[in-house]
Formats: sequence, structure tokens, C-alpha cells
Amino acid sequence: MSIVIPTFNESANVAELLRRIDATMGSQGWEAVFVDDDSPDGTAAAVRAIACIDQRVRCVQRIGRRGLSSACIEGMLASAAPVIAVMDADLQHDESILPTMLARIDQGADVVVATRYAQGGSTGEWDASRKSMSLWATRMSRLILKQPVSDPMSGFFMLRRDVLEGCVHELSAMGFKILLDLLASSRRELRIAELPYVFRDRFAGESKLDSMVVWEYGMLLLDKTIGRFVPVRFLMFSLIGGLGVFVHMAVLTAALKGFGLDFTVAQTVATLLSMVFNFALNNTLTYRDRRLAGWAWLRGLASFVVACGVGAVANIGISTWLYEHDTRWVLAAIAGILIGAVWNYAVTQLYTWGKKRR
Ligand SMILES: Nc1nc2c(ncn2[C@@H]2O[C@H](COP(=O)(O)OP(=O)(O)O)[C@@H](O)[C@H]2O)c(=O)[nH]1
Ligand SMILES: [Mg+2]
Repeated sequence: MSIVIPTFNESANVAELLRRIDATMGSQGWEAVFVDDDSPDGTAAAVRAIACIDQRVRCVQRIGRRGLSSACIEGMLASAAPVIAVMDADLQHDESILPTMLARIDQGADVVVATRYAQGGSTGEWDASRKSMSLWATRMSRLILKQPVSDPMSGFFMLRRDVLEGCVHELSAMGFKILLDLLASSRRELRIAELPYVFRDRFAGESKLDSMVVWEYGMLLLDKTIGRFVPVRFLMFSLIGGLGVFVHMAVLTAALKGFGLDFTVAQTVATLLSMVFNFALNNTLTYRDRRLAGWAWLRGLASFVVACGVGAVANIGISTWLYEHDTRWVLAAIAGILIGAVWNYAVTQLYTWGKKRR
């Protein structure tokens, strides 16, 4: 069995987690694959220090990437074990149930979910708002699930390798909810076993969960529903582009009426500011998993402005051509906007957010 452990700033938890897994698993064969997103606290180095003396331990270190789901997928793919478990590094997941989970797999289950929402399970010390948020998310997940599961949001589960291989190309790999992604992507009926446990308090360090998980969860739900037809990132990109029009008009009005600027100057300022707005929002929302910071943010902004500048020229060129060839002005404009949007999306995806981040 391979235990995949995604980490971000968990250096103080690594040794204790491995000690407990070792104590619990005894002589049963296991290995641990840590997937660390280049944590500034040196988690990867802490894992490798142990890996030097314990061959069951390995570390995949990802550079310039963030994301719990994609980390879990890459960790699972980095192992050849017939059974894969996924658990957090902060000791909130009760490792003592690992042998029972493995036994369920041996008895024929495809997936074993360690659940907080069944008899004997609990979310431990959560406050009311966190509890209600988790319940709300669990209810929403039924939109995309084919089979009922009491805790599809669980980050603690075990599966057979063939379950992963059967759906790995369909995974959205967005956000925090890898189990939900796996269950919703699997095309065949799965034998799912559930095992209750009590969610513990963090051992050391702090939670990486912030308000953005709601956004990421929304992206996952959208991708699993309409993602087959339109890429969710393109939708987000276009939505933000639409908001940019409002920013543009507000700045233009202020520049014309408030500062009495010449129209061309005002229009240029409005265009530039709405580009900055679009870039910043896309960087935090659409490309959250590849977000740029520091100098990379400025470089990204520059490439974004250049790409969108070319997109604007294409937009004007194509709509003018259509207009001159007897297309109604509204249709000519929409065609120009669509082509400009697709260009901006495709090019910035490749050059602004596709490059190395440092
Ligand atoms: N590789 C990787 N691991 C992450 C990321 N975000 C969180 N994690 C890890 O995922 C696990 C769960 O995260 P945590 O912050 O404890 O979430 P919470 O338990 O819901 O508060 C922990 O082991 C984190 O270190 C990420 O962006 N990349
Ligand atoms: Mg945690």
C-alpha cells in the first residue's frame, strides 16, 4: 500500500506522522509518498532527511504549482502500489484505522472512505460555521455524484489502483476535493465502503483552507457539469472580462468628467486599468493554482497587456471586415469580441500562466 500525503508547510508534522503510521501498520507493507508544493518551511527537506534512512519514504517536490487535488493525483501516479491511501500530514486523520481500511479493500471494496458523518464519526472541534459549510458542500456534491456517500468531502480515503486508472483522464484536478473528483469521474459503479473516525485537531502548523476554497469548489462543480462543453477557465476568464467592461466605463467616466481629460487619453487610461484589473482577478481566481507573485506578477502583467493588445487589434480588424461585408453591426461586434476573447484566453494561458514562475 502506498500512502499519498499532500503537504504545504507541514515540516513539524512529518516525523510524528511517519512514526505513527509505522506503529500502526506494523509489518504490513507500506510506503509513503509526500507531495510537497515547494513549502517555504522546508517540508521537502524534512521528508528527504527521513527518506535517507527509511526507504519506504519518498518526496515529490513540485515547483511553481499549488493545489491539493493535483498533488494527490501526481502522488498516486508516482507509485505502483495496488492500493493507495490519501491522508493529510497534520495528523487530523486518524491513522489507526488504516489497517481496517486495508482489510475492507481485501474484502472487495473499490474505495474506502473514512467518514466524519456516520455513526461513530465526528468532525471533532469544529465551530458552527465550519460545520454548516461542510454540510452545505456535501449537499451540493449530490449534484455530481452517482452514488450516495456520507462524506464525499473527506480527504482521507483508500482505493484500488484500477479505480484511479479507470478515471484519471477524466479528473478535473481543481481545488481541494480529490475524493469527490474521483467518485464523480468514475464511469463504472464502485463498491464503496465507509469507515467512521473522529477528525482530530491539528498537531502543528496551521490550516491552508481559506475563503477561496468556496470558489475552487464552485469551479470543480462547474467543471463536472458543463465542463464537457466549455472549459470552466474560459468561462471564468470571460466573466471577468465582462466585469472589466464596468471597470473600464467607470474609469473612463471619472477621467472624462472628473479630470476633464482628452477622450483618447481617458480611453487609454481606462483600457490599461481594466487590463490590470482583469489580470489581477484572473491571477487570483482563474489561475489560482498557478498564481504569480512578486516579480513574476509584474512580468505576467506585461505579457497579459501585450497579448490582450494583440487580441484587441484582431477584434477590431475582424469586426470591421465583417461590417464592411454586409454583416449587421451587432453581429460583427460580437464576432470580434468572441475572437478577441478566445485569443486572449489561449495566449495568456500559454504565455502568462503557462511559464515557470520564478
Ligand atoms: N501539496 C499541497 N498540499 C496542500 C496544499 N494545500 C493544503 N495542502 C495539504 O493538504 C492537507 C490538508 O490541508 P489543511 O490545511 O490541513 O486543510 P484543513 O484540514 O481542511 O484545514 C495538509 O496536509 C496540507 O499540508 C497545496 O496547495 N499543495
Ligand atoms: Mg488539516
